[in-house]
Amino acid sequence: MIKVTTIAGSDASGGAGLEADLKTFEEYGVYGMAAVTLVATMNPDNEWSHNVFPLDEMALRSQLETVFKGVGVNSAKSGMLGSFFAVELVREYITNYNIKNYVLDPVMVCKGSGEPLHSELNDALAKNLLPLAAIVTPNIFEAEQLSGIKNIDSIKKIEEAARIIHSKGARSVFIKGPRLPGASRAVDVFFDGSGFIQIEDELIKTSWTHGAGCTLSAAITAALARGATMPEAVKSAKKFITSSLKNGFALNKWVGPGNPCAWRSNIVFNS
Ligand code: PXL
Repeated sequence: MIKVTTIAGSDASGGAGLEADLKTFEEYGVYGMAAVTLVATMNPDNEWSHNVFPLDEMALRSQLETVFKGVGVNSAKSGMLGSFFAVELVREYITNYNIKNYVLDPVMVCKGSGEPLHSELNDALAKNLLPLAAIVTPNIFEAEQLSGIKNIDSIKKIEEAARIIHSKGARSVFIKGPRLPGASRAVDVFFDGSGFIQIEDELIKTSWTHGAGCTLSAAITAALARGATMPEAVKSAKKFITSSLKNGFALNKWVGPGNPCAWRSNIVFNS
């Protein structure tokens, strides 16, 4: 069995964070583990406002020992880290266990809360984790933070940002472009230092996108673990997220996730 892990927050609503990651790992047929960095909850009595409860450093280290030393993994991803010690622990374990397939989802903002996380923490993440990443998967906002380019509003600017982020150490960069103003197709840009590949699919017009970034980076992690090359992994993840978003649904009036098991929903029962 191929083993992978996520190092991420738990989303009590089940649509994002490590819950999205584990569901995605399952769909790719790999064995998923999770080291929890924090627990995010949403308040139904206050417009779904977010609360974050970080786990302490020993609790995270102890989980990383279980996962990396006790079991071993082929690939790992990180999601919402939420503290300087979590950034440092990810650096330590990815380095010490020589994890080549490390996927960095640089979660800097939680959709729905709208609050950018701490900017010094984002700097620590960039400095410590970009040089270890086989691939980093920013959205436009995160690409602006990581590259220093303001107001990314075109594919050309996405490509400039990708070059800068690549120069900071990530071996590949995948910038998610569907929120570009006026987009009519969902175009993402992949850059591995040699050339740009635009990966595009149908633009799914939906509000139910909760956990999309988590799902996409988890899909890349699982595909790499199964032996895909990086371009194969991102193309597979793009198909996976498109099918998931096409089949998204509301959890309540505030939020809705994609559906990571949608791609196999043609199961039929015969009596
Ligand atoms: O989608 C970003 C995200 C990542 N991780 C956790 C979250 C969220 C957004 O809600 O709760 C744990």
